[in-house]
Amino acid sequence: MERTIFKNPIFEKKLRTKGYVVLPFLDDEQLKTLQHAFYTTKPNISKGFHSTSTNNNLEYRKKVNDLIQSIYYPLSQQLIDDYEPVYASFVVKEPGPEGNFPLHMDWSMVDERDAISLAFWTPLIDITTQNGALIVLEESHQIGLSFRGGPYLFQVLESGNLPNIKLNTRTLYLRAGEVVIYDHRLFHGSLANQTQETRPALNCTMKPKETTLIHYHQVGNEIEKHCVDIDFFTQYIMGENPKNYPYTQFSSDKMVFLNDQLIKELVK
Ligand SMILES: O=C(O)CCC(=O)C(=O)O
Repeated sequence: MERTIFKNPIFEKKLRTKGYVVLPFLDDEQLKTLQHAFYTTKPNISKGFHSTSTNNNLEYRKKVNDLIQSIYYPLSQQLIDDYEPVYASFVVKEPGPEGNFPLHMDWSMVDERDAISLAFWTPLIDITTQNGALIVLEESHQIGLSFRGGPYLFQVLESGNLPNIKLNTRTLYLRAGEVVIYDHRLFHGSLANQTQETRPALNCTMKPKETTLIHYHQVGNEIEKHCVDIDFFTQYIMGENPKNYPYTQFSSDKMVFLNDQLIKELVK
């Protein structure tokens, strides 16, 4: 029997069918705390997309992670049964054309044959048509078993074929403090920020308490499935092989690599 995720059956159905749910989430005080934390520690980067998860200042990364989790964990418990936070970061879109983030799936965090991990994405300012809205490809979480991970962002699909269907994109205009909770298998991306103002948001990863945390790492045609611990993602340096963690290997020979062209073919 499928494990229930949401306490509310309407949200459960929406997550299962569309791949995401949008909800009010932070109260004013929580929003202010996170805005203050962001603006007082913002790294000196003025172009493109950046995330605390790839910041090599591990102390900063952990501070951001701990603060976001301290707010998101109790709030998530009101909505969801027995999920725990894995890591959390600010995801930031600076003004300019460089910040366009094409459709992609987030890294696998659990073995998706057994479980589903979730992202909680919240903007810290209101989202408009101009400032880097998140776009989701509805229902794309159902396209088939895929493996995603490092060294950078690789994504492969097991069956070797994309399904012969076209899916709808939806652009999400969230207010500051709202959340979109999406299945990590859902394709999503975001538009460039065409304003003069930085667009801060945050992303908090959650997984079922009862499942093992994993990280896939690609080495040539092999994919290594590493069993990692809860500290891994706040310490991982992009591109490194997590070889200190136990792993098993399998071949990616019969899989299709999800390049931009193939992903475009999924869109209506
Ligand atoms: O914040 C954004 O604009 C995109 C974030 C994203 O796609 C992600 O965190 O995976």
